[in-house]
Amino acid sequence: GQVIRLEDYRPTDFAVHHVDLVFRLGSETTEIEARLTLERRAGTDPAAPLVLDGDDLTLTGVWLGDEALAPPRFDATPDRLTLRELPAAGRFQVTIATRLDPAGNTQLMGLYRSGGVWCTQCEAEGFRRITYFLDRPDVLATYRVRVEADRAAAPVLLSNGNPQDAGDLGGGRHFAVWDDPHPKPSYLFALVAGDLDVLTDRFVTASGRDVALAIYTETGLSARAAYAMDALKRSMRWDEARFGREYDLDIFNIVAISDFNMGAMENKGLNVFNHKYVLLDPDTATDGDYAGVETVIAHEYFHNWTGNRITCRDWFQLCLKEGLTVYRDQEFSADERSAAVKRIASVHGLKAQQFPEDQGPLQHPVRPTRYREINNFYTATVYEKGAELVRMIATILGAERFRAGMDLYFARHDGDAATMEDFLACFEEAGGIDLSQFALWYHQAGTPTLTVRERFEDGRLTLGLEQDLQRGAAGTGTQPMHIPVRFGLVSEGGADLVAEPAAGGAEIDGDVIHLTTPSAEIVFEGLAERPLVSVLRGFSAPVTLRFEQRQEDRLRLARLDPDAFSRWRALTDLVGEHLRNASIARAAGESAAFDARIVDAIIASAEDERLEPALRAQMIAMPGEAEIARLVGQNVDPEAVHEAREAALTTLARRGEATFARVHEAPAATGPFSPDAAAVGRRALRNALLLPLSIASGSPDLAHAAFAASDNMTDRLAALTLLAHRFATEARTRSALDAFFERYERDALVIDKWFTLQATAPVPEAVEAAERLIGHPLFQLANPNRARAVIGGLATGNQRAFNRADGAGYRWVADQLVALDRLNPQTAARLATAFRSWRSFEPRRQSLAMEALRSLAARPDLSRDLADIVERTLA
Ligand code: HT7
Ligand code: ZN
Repeated sequence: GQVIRLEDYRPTDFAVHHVDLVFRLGSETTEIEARLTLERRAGTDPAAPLVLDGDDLTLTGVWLGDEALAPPRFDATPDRLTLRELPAAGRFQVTIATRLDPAGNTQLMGLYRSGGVWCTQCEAEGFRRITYFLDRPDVLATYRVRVEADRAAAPVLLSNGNPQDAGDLGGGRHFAVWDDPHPKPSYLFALVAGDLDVLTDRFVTASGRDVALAIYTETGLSARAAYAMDALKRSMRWDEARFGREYDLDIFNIVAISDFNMGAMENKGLNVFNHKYVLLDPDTATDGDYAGVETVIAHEYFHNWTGNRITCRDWFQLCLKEGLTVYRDQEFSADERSAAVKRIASVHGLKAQQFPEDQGPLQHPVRPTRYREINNFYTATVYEKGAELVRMIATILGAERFRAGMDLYFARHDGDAATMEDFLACFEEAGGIDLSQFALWYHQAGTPTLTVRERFEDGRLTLGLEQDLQRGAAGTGTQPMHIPVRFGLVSEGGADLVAEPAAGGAEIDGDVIHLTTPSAEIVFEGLAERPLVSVLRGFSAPVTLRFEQRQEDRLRLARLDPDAFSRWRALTDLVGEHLRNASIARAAGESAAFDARIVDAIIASAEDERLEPALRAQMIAMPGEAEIARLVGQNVDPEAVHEAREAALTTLARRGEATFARVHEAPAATGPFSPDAAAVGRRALRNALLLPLSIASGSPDLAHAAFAASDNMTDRLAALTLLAHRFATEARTRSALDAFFERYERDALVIDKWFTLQATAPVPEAVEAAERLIGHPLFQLANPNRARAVIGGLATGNQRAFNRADGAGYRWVADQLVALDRLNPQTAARLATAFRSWRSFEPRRQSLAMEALRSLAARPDLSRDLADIVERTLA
């Protein structure tokens, strides 16, 4: 496949000023007319042809003004339309007619049907599957859209912007016209038509603009959009308060769709969502689902400024909108809930998703310089590491100067298709700082290692810091970067000490050390006692920390670091280290004892009343098997990892049983279900305790009781998952699974959970179970949520079964990918990233994974999406 390179960027020869679209939606085919108002850009070749992008299109006519054109004035293939002899100057209009089959579009890119609903997905390159266009983000135009359809099939007709006109066409047909006054790139175009219910509300902006809000759902489900609506209004208020950003249209629409490739899409004024991120009620959604809805609603809304008003010049700049918008949604969630709990969850996610990507064959810089398929660059590196880079800028500048930089960015680039360099320049200017070294974070792939050493003598503490970046698969540079290291010096009593650094060494600004050289030393003087050193507070930089700190200090920090995030980190690092060593020992036929002091620290945190329950739940959660494998790093034996984790859980469960029972039995909150942070935390803690308590008793009784007593999905699913994962062979577990299925048979989002919890059972036989699940009448490969539930459940949620010793997991997943690739390449490619850590396993598994990957790579009919992932994974 062809490689697209950043250095080849050049603006288009033509500008598109305005787009007039007519969609005639029919039950079989859809006819589209696109009238483009074009103009040659000054200084370009006056004879250059206009070359428009297409993807699998059927052309039915082309006009220049009113004149119908015939070849050789144009040349058309399904993937390209070339027009010649166009006016050398001034505006002119080209009209293009195409015919589509939305019902046959299983890729879910462009115009497709989901259930009975017509909907579009255009990012990144879906608009070219609707009509021929300069389908790239730096071509900004205003849009006017007319939609015609049967009123019975599609009483609701939506597009971007403000509604302008609507009416009857006779013969059971009607139309609506939408006008979007904000110039936008084609990837933000959207259309939805169907028989939908709606939940409405309104929002008055800070300057008094009255905005009509609407969330459209499948019929009968609009009541389940209430929390999403609440999250939307909170997001709108927050963006005004925190960033001074107001909404800019009279109407904001959201539509929930059941067949969707990703989470949601920020189309101007018409966000389209995977219904998973809209529809909730306590009976069908978990607390995790509520948090997900809040985050995604906020994220898409925040894109209105960071992505839509200021968009990307080219797709290499994806982090400009995605990293920044993730940073903004994380800050929103931190403000709405507990900041420490949110930060821990984000860092946990970063380490679980981004670190393996950055340390494996799919490694790429946050701002890549080449790609074959842009769909494959919507990654944890661009999104989550991209967000960390923005957070580091905020740390380096401080809150006030960071806000000034953001204000400048909004003021200077509103209406632009910008670059990452434009963004950084705003912070350089507003912050009065040179960020050229910092910019390396955007260009150099990989996770740097930060090594810390400490020495205490005569009231002097010396901290030695060293950074190291190894070249990985991306082959990018390894120069020293600007690493902001937030730190604290903690007294024996658990108070933050104030210590003055001696002159020289690295620059220190308040509680942040700025490491800009390969290594540096900082000396603190006049300390009455040896402090406990708490480094990388709040995970102030996305690095791997190596700090050979005394075990007693780490245990003490786990109990008394005044910084909650650092307490969690101290404890999880101790537990992680044990699990890593124990896994390596087991693989060699040995065993490693779980230091009782670490076990006691976990138990103590379960009942530490100074900590909010949500944080206690995070403290006692054992790292998952994939996380332990990452810590082991090479020659991983997943069975040894599983056994080491089980052994640690058993030790913890036995030693902590009495404490855990006491905490579990403490009266639960009374009153009706609430999704607020405090209630969520209480449920999280109780549910986290179910596991060790069930292990200690060796009995499923507690989980059955919890399942029977549950009055919400969070508790119900926690209990059922425990039963299915640990007591799978019991008849009572089967009955519980069947009862759950019967209760929710008609509820797709709950049935997804039912599929997932079976595909993720940590037993080798989960491969055969997954094979049975795809034969279930409710399994649908064409529905991405369902495909992800089973195939993704096994491939990314079940380390033990996916990496089964006989290779059956690899082969089964590869077979499913082939089938899925024919329907939906984007989703197949995403699931294929499950293979990214294959080289970290022991040699036998490596060769079995390689065989499965090679058999995939050898298929002649692979999509560009899947071939790109498979080939890079093998490289
Ligand atoms: N900007 C969106 C990314 C996206 C997408 C969404 C749905 C289907 C296909 C897609 N390709 C890219 C989502 C976001 O980051 O907000
Ligand atoms: Zn986004």
